[in-house]
This record gives sequence, C-alpha cells and structure tokens, in this order.
Amino acid sequence: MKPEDRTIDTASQEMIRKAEKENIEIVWDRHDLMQPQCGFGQLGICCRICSMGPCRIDPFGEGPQTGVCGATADTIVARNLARMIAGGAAAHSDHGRDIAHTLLLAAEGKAKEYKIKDPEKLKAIANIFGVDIKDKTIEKIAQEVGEIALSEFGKQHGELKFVERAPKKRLELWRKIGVVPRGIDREIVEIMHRTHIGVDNDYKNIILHGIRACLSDGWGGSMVATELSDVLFGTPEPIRSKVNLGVLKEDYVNIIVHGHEPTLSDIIVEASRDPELLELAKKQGAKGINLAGICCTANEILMRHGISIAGNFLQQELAILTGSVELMLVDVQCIMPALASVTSCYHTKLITTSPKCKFPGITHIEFKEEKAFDIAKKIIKEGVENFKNRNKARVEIPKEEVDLIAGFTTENAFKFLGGKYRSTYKPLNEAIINGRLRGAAGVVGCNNPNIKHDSAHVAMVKELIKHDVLVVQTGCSAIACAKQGLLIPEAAFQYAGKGLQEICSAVGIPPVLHVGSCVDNSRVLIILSEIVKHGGLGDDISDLPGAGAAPEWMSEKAISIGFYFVASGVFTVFGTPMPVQGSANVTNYITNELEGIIGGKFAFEVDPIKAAHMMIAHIDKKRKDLNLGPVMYESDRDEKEETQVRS
Ligand code: SF4
Ligand code: MSK
Repeated sequence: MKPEDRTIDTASQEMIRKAEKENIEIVWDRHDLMQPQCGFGQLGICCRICSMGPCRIDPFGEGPQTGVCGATADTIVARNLARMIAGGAAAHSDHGRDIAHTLLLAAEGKAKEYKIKDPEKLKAIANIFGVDIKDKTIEKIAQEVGEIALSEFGKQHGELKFVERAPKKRLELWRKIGVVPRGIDREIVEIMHRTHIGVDNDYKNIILHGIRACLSDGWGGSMVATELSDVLFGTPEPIRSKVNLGVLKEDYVNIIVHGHEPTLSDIIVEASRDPELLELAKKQGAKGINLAGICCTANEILMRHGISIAGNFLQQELAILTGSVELMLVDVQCIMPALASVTSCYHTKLITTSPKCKFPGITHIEFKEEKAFDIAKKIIKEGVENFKNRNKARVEIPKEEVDLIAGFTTENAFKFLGGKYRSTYKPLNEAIINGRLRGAAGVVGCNNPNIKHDSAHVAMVKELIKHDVLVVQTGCSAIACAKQGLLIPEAAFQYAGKGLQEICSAVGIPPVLHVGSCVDNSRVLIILSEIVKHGGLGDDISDLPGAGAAPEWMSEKAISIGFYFVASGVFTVFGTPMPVQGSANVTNYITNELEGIIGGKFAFEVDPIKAAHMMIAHIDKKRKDLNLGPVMYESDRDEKEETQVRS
C-alpha cells in the first residue's frame, strides 16, 4: 500500500517512505502482516474467560452456538464488551486517582514543586464536595478535597459526588434505572465479577452495569482527573501553538513526552527551561532544548503551556523516524510496545517513568512527586547528553507545522460567545435557538490503522462545520484536525457554514474547539449540562441538538467514553463497529433499544461523511422536537451545493 493510502498527512507520508527506505517496521507493516484479522474477535464471539474454553460461536449458525458452559453469543458478546468498558474506565480512573494523590501530597507540603494554581476552581470543587471552606487555608481546603476525591474511588455506598452536576432530569433517570455509580473502583470490580464464568448471563443486565461503570469514569474518574489537574496545573486559557512533525528542530535537543498524565510532563516543561540544562545543551552544540508531545500528555501541556504537538497516536514511531529525537519519555496509555525496537534503530533514548508501564530492557527512571523537579532534570539531562550521538546524515524532519489554538474549557469556551466579559452559555443557546448554529458535536478519539490515518476525523469535522455544527474535540482527533488547519479562527471562512462563520468572526474563535485530552471529555459533559441549565433547549442532555463521534477509535478508553456519552443522553457514532456484531441482540440493544431507556444510543458508520449526516439528521430531529425554527442560511447552502453539483 502506498503511503498516500495509509494517511492523509503529508508529514506522516514522508516518514512512512523513510521507514520503507531504511527497512524499519512500523505500525502499518505490522497491520498488513496481521491480515486477515480474526473474524471471531471482530464479532466479539470468542471467549477465553475460563479454561474449559477457549470457545467460539459459529457466526454462520452451522457450528457451536454456545460455549462449553452454555454461554450464548449474547452473553459472550456482552461480557467482552463490559470488560472493554472496565479496561477503559480503569485507565481513566487510575489517572484521576494519581492526580488526586498528587493534590494531597501538594496540600500536605510533601510535593513542594506542585502548587495550587487555580484556588478558585479548588473552592468550586470544595463546594460540590460539601467542604466548608470558611476560615481555612487553601492548603487545608486542598487536603480535604484531595481526601474526598480519593475516597470516591473506594466508596461502597451512596452516589458519586460529581453526578450532582448532571441535569436534574438525567440524574433522576439514572436513579430510576439503578445506574448511578456508588464508587469508581466498585463498579469496575463488579464488571469483572459479573463477567466471570457463571455469573451474569443476561446481556441487558451486563450492559446496564457496564453503563454504571462507564458513568463512574465520565462523571467520576475522568472528571476528578480534569478538575484536579486544573486546580494543580492551572485551568487552561486559549493559547496558540504549532502541530505536526515539523515542530521538531534540527539544531535543538528534541525531547518528546508521550502518554497521558500531566504530573511529570508539567514539571518537564519547567525543567526544560532550566538555565543549567540550557547551558549544557549549548555545550553539546545544540541551540537549546525543544520540547514536544505526542498523544494526550501533549494535549495537557499544550493546553496549559502552549507546548507544540509532534503528532497523534499513529505518529509516535514516525517522530522517532525523523532521526532527530534525543529522548522520548513515556508515562501511561497508548504507548506502543514497538517503540522499543524503533528507538533501537536510532540514537533515541526511550525512558519509562511510571511503575505501571515498563518495557523489558528499557531505562526506567521512576517518577516520584516528592522529587519531581530533580527527576525531570535528570531525564532531560539524559536527552541533552544524547545530542552528540545524533547521526546528522539520518535526520529528516518534515517541514509541516501548522498553527492551532487550544485551551478551551467549560469555564471559558462560551465566555467568548457571550463577549469577552460574560461567562455564560446564554449566547450559545440563543445561537442554536435562532438557527445561526444548527447544534454542537463532540468528535473525539484515536487513530487506527484500519482507517486511513486522520482521514475520518478531518472529513467528518469539515462536513459538520460546513453545516453550521460547532465542533468540540479532544485527544488524537483534535490533533488530526489541528494538522489540517481547522483549529484556527480563519478556518471558519474556508470551511464553516455562514451561520457558524458569523459567530466565529464575531468572537474570534475557531469553528473547532480543542478542549483537551481524553480525560477532558468530562469537560464536554459539563458543557452539555451547562447548556441545559441555561435553558431554552429542553431539560435534559438528550433533548439537545447535539451528537458525538469517535470515527477512528481503537482503545478500550474510547469504548468507555462512548458509553458514558450515550448514558448521558448523546447519540454517538463510532467508525469501525465495536466487536458486538456477533450478537444481533446486543447490537440492537446498544444501537436501538438503549435510546428508549437512557436517551442515547450508538451507530456504527465507517464512511465519515455518512456518519456526519447521521449526526446532522439527529441534530435536526432534536431541533424539531424542541420546536426550533429553521437553520439560518440553510437555503443558501442548498443553493451553493446545487450549483457545485451542476458545475
Ligand atoms: Fe467457554 Fe464458557 Fe469458559 Fe467462556 S466461560 S471459555 S464460553 S466455557
Ligand atoms: S491518546 S486513547 S489514542 S485519543 Fe488519549 Fe489518542 Fe485514543 Fe490514546
């Protein structure tokens, strides 16, 4: 397959060619070698939960229709799906737990490099948690908030505290159907119990518990991660930066952070500016230290410090292939095991930093909050000293680097729509009500070599904004669209419908708003709740003219995110289908019946334009249900499209 068929990103195409030339195996080669991929796995009908198996159901109805224990395709598919939710919710939530732990250490003075950067947000969370802040120091409040946040993970009874932020009607519905999470860890453990051999055999019952667990991610673990990160590292504000492999610099020491957690990377930013290290870099013949990121660690330090992004998930090996990276340090999640072999083809040092993520034979410098700055400096020093080992003849850095604006949040995103001085969702609601905006959509998630890299994100988002749908993004999807220039205000003139264009030009925002990393999908839940709260668009999230999508998803975290959006009332389209189609009942349940139960449902559609139109149709239906008038300028667009077709 040609590089142009692998990715739409020209910088990535260049590096794929380099990999071919240098005979270095990368993700697309391994994906080719894996063909044909296991059909039983794709349909979700293989089970290896106990050692009477592994079992598999014959999808053609000719062979076995149950496992050795008698489990049907419905049970097997639902169990596998629930375990994927558990994996995703666990990853996000463990991230949240670590941030809460850091907050506590900072409050107790045990992690001196961390300060409370947003005391106002801390107080707001204290209020939600029921902490009396009167006459208390910020540190004392932080300590109490940290303790409560940590206790949310092990809580056995009651309800998670953040569910109170959902619209009243939504919370009542969750209570009625018994899916309000009690404790974050509890719901994840219960998935593992229910899906053990011989426990829950009712696919609907299994999925409903999956919903309880994913809500403990979105309205629990992920929300703890986002909110407490804002408290510790500062709530982002809109900020300009650059994206794509061209951000790597030929004459600088290039250091890449990759993974998800901001705890170390935030300190790495500070350490990379340390005069002693900069001096050392100069002594090595470099002009300085250039920090860039991959995946969501990148999004975290982009949002708060404007650090450039080298690329998204499928570019992690390609960054190494530039031959210009002295050091890649990784924390947790989405870190390909293949990095060990790709870095071994260059001078690049790979360093793991989390006790949860090690590679055989790879240097591990364990991160400890108590000594954060010293450890960050030690890691950067390794990179700086490695500059002399760079083989200049093998350096090839693509020129692509594109401007973007990131740093939108629940607090600031719509302040802009209301003018600079008002932090209110009213103008946004009014724009939807008067039809200048059709609605809003969240387009999030990963890359996946099953789909041409970045193509689905970009095509879908362009189609949505063309139809006056304001798009909010997180994760690798935001990076994909940033690389194509969609995250700058000027993009509105080129790609957006006239209504969205008017709004973007009036307030100077891009038509596509970057709201952060994977855990920051929790910001979207709060944005949706705020829109409901401000009125005029129904009284539940499921009433809103909105939709969600993960067009190139690949991780279990994406499944958990998808489920918590559906469980919050959002119609959500996934690109490649989830591995459920081996059970017609489970497929029908999550893509159809669930809507009658919880107000949201899934659809699977690989074609991003068709998927965008499914979202637009859903938004239009919600507009109609709300008795909203027509979308402004719709007839102009129809005319323009007709003219384009005629010419
Ligand atoms: Fe087979 Fe049942 Fe064991 Fe799964 S739990 S491996 S279906 S016997
Ligand atoms: S990093 S989970 S590939 S979005 Fe958050 Fe990207 Fe998906 Fe990882």
